[in-house]
Amino acid sequence: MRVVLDNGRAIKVLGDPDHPPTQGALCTKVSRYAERVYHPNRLTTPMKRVGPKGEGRFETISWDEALTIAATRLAEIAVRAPEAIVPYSYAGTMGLVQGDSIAQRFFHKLGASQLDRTICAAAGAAGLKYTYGANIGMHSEFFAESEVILIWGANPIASNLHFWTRAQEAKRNGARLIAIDPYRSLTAEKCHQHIALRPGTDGALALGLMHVLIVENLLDHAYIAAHTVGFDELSARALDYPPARVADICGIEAQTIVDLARLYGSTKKAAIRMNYGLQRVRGGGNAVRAIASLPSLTGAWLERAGGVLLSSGGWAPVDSHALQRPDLMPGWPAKIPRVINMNAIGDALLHPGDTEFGPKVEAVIVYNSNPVAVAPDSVRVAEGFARDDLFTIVLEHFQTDTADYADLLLPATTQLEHLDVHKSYGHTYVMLNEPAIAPLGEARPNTEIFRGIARYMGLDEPALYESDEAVAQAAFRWQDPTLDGVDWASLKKTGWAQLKLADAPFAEGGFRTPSGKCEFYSERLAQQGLEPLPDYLAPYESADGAPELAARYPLAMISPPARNFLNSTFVNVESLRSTEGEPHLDMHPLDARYREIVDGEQVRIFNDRGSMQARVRVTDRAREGLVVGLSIWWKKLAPDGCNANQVTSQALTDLGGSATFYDCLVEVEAARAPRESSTKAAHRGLEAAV
Ligand SMILES: Nc1nc2c(c(=O)[nH]1)N[C@H]1C(S)=C(S)[C@@H](COP(=O)(O)OP(=O)(O)OC[C@H]3O[C@@H](n4cnc5c(=O)[nH]c(N)nc54)[C@H](O)[C@@H]3O)O[C@H]1N2
Ligand SMILES: Nc1nc2c(c(=O)[nH]1)N[C@H]1C(S)=C(S)[C@@H](COP(=O)(O)OP(=O)(O)OC[C@H]3O[C@@H](n4cnc5c(=O)[nH]c(N)nc54)[C@H](O)[C@@H]3O)O[C@H]1N2
Ligand SMILES: [Mo]
Repeated sequence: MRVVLDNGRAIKVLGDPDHPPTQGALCTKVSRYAERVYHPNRLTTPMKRVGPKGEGRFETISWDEALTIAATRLAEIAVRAPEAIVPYSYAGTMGLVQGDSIAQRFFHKLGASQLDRTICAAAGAAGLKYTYGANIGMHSEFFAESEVILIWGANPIASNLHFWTRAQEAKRNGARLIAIDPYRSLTAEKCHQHIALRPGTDGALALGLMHVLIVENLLDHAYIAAHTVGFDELSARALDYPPARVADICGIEAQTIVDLARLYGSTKKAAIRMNYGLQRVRGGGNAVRAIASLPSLTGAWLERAGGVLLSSGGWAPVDSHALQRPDLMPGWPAKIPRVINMNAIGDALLHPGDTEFGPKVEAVIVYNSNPVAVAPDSVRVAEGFARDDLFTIVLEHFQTDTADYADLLLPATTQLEHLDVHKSYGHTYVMLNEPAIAPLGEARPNTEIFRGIARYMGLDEPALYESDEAVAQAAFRWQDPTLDGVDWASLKKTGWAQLKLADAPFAEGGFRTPSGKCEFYSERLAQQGLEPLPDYLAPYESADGAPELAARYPLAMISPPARNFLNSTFVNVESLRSTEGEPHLDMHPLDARYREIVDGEQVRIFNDRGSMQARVRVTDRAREGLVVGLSIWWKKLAPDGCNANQVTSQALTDLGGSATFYDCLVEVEAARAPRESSTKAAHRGLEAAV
């Protein structure tokens, strides 16, 4: 990214035309980054809360006062019960320095609870780990040469524009693009074919495809023999999933499965762009394992334009030990502080504490995240943050929904104001981010804020006081062959460096599993008492998974990202919010007609966890039985002060402990309607259930 300056002020951010993965293009949101940086509501001074929690009234204080309050309170808790202190952070910045370096070292040194950062990709990461050994896969560039591309649980026009450029290149060269998505997303409507399966049934579809590949012998036996483990066991499993059964599970035609398998199995340059949309359900980890197995059956890996890309993040030689210093934890490595899964933050904050859970949570430090808006089962999350006896520090650019509950609200710098280094999960480059402008007002980088709290607490651990530049230099293992010839000085000069990797990464095997092969059968899973072969698990909230619940709440709701927002970031940027308009709910015409709901009216979406309102769009973009509320709105910028996470659940995925945002049954009624309409809908029973 390049920043155009005028008198020390950033007036525009531009893509770098020399950077191959992006070719100088920025997505709509990031092209508005300068507007966000200088937004009149930017936080520029430390503040402390004066009104009740949640109301959002603050007064300005000095950094000295802020750090004194933070240090005094945290020190008092740390001597008694360090695990009562909980960090909460995720994707605000994914930079290796401002993400989790000094912050993690600080919490490790205190012996605070650890946070399992599972809100986004943990099921998929586990799926890849048990199949390929790491988050590794195809290069996004080579999708341009593919002949068939399955865009599976991904909406790249909204969420991965630079991949979409490659897919379009392929399309122009005659490739066939197939979207697999319950919703006709912006991307699905631009593909040659859209397979609108029921949400959470991807594992079954992948096993059905395998069934056809095996029965019709569309296999590369030499590749299977040389580079895979467990083919016989996997075959037996796949034979349980004939197309007719899979069609029934997925709610699609059996012929669609047969045709797709034949096309996939007879094309060598067949590539799959999987993305995290499909793993936000109970069986997400197994689904990723099943899909990741496909190119190893057909030998698609032999071509650089064949294979799978879910994440390429594991290719970068990041030294997370050096960055985060887990060895600073008391008891490391034998007995380390408790781990709290971030998806269950609602339950954790409301837990009274006991011998199993450990101490009641007394302090939360939130940075790079907006949990009151983004975490599932939001009613409980907000209730937790509202606890009067909870001490909450929030490091932020803006007064978000979460910030309203802070005791201390500390102004953080943006990407334009601080130093960082990055890896990517969508391409195979590492990047340097140098500050382009001075920090706004009294804003400080996350690292500096944590160094400050540590200093005021009198912690004498040199690792806590390293400079950002020293941390950035420690972020990569520079001797790694993928960084051949790249060092800190050269990275500073070029801004980015391509990792040296084979074009077709698994053409000759080289998986990072214990066997070095693609593990259809995972001994590591078996040893943990888990299912060693990929299987289909019905969503928790579905007619198969919970018939009684499905009778009361027959509609499956998903809430994937809106194009103009980045999770809950940018929602407060007026130009972007006005393009999104207001919270909407897309609903199939038959589901609407049954409920006497008309296009454009306000509806109430509800289940046992909560309810929210949205303006309905009656459209066949949503398959029957599915409703779609593009997200993630700031609650306080929505007319009713609620967002989609009012109804999502804290249940975790099969592998990795990920969130299950898209495993969520609801009912919908016209906001004007009397309550009996929900009873009527319930009588409809299982017909529309998913
Ligand atoms: N504009 C924009 N871009 C973003 C983000 C953003 O918020 N806004 N967020 C970023 C982040 S943090 C992430 S993790 C990625 C997320 O981006 P993606 O990985 O693309 O994931 P999602 O947007 O969650 O879902 C993608 C598609 O999966 C579909 N889907 C939902 N459930 C299922 C299912 O069960 N099966 C299948 N096959 N499809 C399903 C949804 O309808 C959606 O169209 O995007 C990143 N990029
Ligand atoms: N219903 C539903 N919920 C979802 C999802 C969904 O699809 N549907 N998607 C999930 C996914 S994939 C993800 S990744 C999570 C994302 O959830 P979060 O990780 O909470 O991401 P954001 O909502 O973008 O909030 C990040 C916050 O960090 C702040 N920030 C940015 N940079 C910095 C910095 O340098 N320092 C500090 N201190 N703050 C900074 C921003 O101002 C912003 O308020 O949401 C999840 N929640
Ligand atoms: Mo994410």
